[in-house]
Amino acid sequence: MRFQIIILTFFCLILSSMFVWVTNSLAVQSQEHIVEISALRFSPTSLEVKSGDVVKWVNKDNRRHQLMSISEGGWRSRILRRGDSFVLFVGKTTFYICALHSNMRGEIKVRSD
Ligand SMILES: [Cu+2]
Repeated sequence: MRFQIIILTFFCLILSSMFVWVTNSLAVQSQEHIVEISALRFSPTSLEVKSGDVVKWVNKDNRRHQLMSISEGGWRSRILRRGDSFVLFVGKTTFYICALHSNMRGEIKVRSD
């Protein structure tokens, strides 16, 4: 009986340390990047990130804008008013424009390392 309790305690210790290791490694990997929208421009126009990073666009312009990918597997944001933001997990290099002002263009470059 005493032996079984020792084995069980040991097993629980291993399980909990594995859990801590997994949550720590997940927390470190993803980084958030900000792209500001103002004066009909994206800043930065070209942004380099790692796969799995998060990009957040923030509309600081007085106009409304709508982000739209022009790369394969495209996506589109809702219409963003001043103060609104749009968040995206990035998996691959993407070119995007504003669906309301097609001369506004930007790029998210995903580097592999
Ligand atoms: Cu726009």
